[in-house]
Amino acid sequence: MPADHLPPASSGGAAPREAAPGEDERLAAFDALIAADQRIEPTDWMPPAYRKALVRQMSQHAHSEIIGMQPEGNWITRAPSLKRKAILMAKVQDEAGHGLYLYSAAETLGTTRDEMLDALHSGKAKYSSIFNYLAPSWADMGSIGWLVDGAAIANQVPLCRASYGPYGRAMVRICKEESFHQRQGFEILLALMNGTDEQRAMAQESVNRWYAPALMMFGPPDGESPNSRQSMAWKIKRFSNDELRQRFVDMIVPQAEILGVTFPDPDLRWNEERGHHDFGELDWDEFHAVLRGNGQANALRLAKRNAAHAEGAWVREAARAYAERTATSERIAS
Ligand code: FAQ
Repeated sequence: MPADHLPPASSGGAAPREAAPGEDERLAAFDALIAADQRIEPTDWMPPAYRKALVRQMSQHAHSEIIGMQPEGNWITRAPSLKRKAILMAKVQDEAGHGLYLYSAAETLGTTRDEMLDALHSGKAKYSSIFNYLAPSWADMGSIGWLVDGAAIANQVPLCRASYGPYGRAMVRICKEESFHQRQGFEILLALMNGTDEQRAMAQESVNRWYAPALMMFGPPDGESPNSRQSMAWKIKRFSNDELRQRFVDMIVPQAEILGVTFPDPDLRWNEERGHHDFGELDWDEFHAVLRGNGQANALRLAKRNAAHAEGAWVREAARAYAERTATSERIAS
């Protein structure tokens, strides 16, 4: 029977039923929640494009945390003292935890951890450009903490207010930990800058290498950022890439003065009129080359990640077997 010949829902004497909300009504309810700065939760209806945008950003973010363990993890055995080793181990473990919160939060959107990891391991998924740079000196542990975690905080504090509940809530704890990470990086550099000429030179050389890549972590300039507008309209992102980059530069310049290091940018100066620091154009060709897989360490990072996953297969199998056995004994007991 054609749809327009169907009897009305209230026919047959039954009490009239409320019609299930149509697409327009659900979209209006979603828009109203966003407009009122309310959170969207996993069981709420959401536009498929919103879900897709979140899976994209959250899974990339999770991958960044996990791949980001490598440059510092590589220094744990070579840390210059027991204290430094203990701090570095704790930091790298924190990053693993951040990855796990974010994968769990992304799973609430209906994507599986295996799907996300497959995309990472096959090289299809993106992760932050910054982790495709090598960290050849101990001072790099300072620069990563100060500049990389510092940029991560500048980017992530506004994400604590992201419209998607599980993402925003995961970010609160992550930001608290990142703040400790940034201080420990700053303190490593401070110790080096208070050391010998050789140590000061090591710190400065490291800062020279990490400054521009850290600024690129905020993503392409606003005019070339295809996702920003919609993401800001949905209140996933609260500020644009350039706004956050500017905020970060304004934050690190006085910190660099305390450390006694300089940044490798001849155009970096205070602009009284704007009330911000001006800074030079970044090398966006380098950024895109890194995203295409041609950075210093893309191949190395992916190979290590794949090897670690393969070596961990027995742990996953054991955990699965244990879960099955526990479930069976619970069934027998009940
Ligand atoms: N690297 O349209 P937009 C950390 C891609 S965590 C690689 O502007 P959007 C902690 C972007 O995905 C660091 N790709 O994109 C730590 C898009 O490609 P798609 C990670 C980048 O999403 C410290 C395309 O370019 N943090 O460091 C990058 O609006 C130490 C066009 O860009 C997060 O992920 C990049 N830098 O804005 C861990 C924070 N930038 O997906 C260990 C959450 C852009 O269309 C040790 N993410 N792309 O194919 C965000 O806030 C945003 O996703 C942005 C990019 C700001 C990264």
